[in-house]
Amino acid sequence: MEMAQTASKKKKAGSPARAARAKAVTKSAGSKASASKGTAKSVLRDDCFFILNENNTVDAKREPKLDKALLLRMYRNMVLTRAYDERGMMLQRQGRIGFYVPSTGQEAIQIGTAAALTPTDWVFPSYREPGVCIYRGASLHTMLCNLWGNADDVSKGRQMPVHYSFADLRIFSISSPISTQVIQAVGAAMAAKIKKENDIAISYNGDGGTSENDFHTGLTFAGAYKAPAVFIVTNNQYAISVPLHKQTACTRLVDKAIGYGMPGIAVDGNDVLAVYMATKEAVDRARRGEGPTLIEMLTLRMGPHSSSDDPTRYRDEELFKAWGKRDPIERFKTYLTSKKLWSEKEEVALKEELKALISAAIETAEPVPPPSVEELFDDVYAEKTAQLKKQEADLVKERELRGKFINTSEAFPL
Ligand SMILES: Cc1ncc(C[n+]2csc(CCOP(=O)(O)OP(=O)(O)O)c2C)c(N)n1
Ligand SMILES: [Mg+2]
Repeated sequence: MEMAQTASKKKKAGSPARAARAKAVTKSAGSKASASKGTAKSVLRDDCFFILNENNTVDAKREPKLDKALLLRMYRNMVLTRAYDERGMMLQRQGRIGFYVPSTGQEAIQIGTAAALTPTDWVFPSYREPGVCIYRGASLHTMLCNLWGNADDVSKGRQMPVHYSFADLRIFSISSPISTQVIQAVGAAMAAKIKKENDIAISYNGDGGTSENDFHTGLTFAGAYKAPAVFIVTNNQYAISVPLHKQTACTRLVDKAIGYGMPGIAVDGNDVLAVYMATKEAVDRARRGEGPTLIEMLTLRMGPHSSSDDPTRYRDEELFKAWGKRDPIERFKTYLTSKKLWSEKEEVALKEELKALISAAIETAEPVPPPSVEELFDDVYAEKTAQLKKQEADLVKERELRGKFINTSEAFPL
């Protein structure tokens, strides 16, 4: 890494901090030339911490000693996340749901970070982290009910699709306004610190999200108060159609850590082993009371921004092809197969099992009716105001007159 200037000098050999320092940048590999055009050999920036080499071999000195059960759990959840995304997009294209946001290509970031947390850590995802919910054990039925906004949706249809929340898993309700989750995470981290609990908070935002005031406010506060927090910045190189070099003059988002007085590390976001190790180190650091860390996960958004977007109108095809060769699931599978932990036979069985799992969840979620009209007025105030009561009565009367309400919703704009 360049773990930014404040990094501890006492890192153990083989730790992400040391490994990345050893590979410290000699030139700004994230310059416009390489970031926007890609290079023939590798598109990974020189300052990124990695464990899997470009040819998917692993230097024995770098290889972490992880349990077989953990490795296979991570692999299964990466494949499940990909399958869930594919079905989500398909449901939208079939006109069965209104909107979807795929996270294709970002599975290593989601699963590697989620695997580094404990069940009681506080999680503040963005809309592009379904895998974090999946890894923490969210019900697929309940996630799908959010896509329909139906009566089994946790948010009772009041949120956009892909805006999940699971209080029991300590996954906060996802906010559409970019980076608002950063300050929320700092608040939760500070609360845990004040209450002397052992939990840390993790937030996820994108490259575009680093331009938001909430990102700046959150990290300034977290640095000053040593909040037990980890900030995942997923640099997928686009904010809808805006490429990174138009978003900011800062070519390495990890450099922002310096300004907030916290360590930072840039990681190959398509290498789940590196993602896990770097996140684990940051999480452990926060839990020891040593303060926050910023982790820049470098990747490329392989799908559209959302089901309403057509990336072929603006994406850099060279870059897209180059990152396509670095698919995080394929790379991890190659590693597991080389370690004799995985086989093609198991792959076929897993894909079938997960397909059936998602199909079964769709079958139970799709027929769930919409939330009742009466419920629309719940949860606003502890007791309904006279105005709300009148609105409710009017709506119920209108339903009686019309027989039912017809869904006339148009396509989502984002
Ligand atoms: C405060 C705010 N401004 C604008 C938007 C519209 N918007 C939704 S997603 C998005 C792009 C975010 O890009 P990035 O942070 O890189 O995350 P990514 O979508 O790549 O995961 C924008 C501009 C918004 N939701 N909130
Ligand atoms: Mg982005």
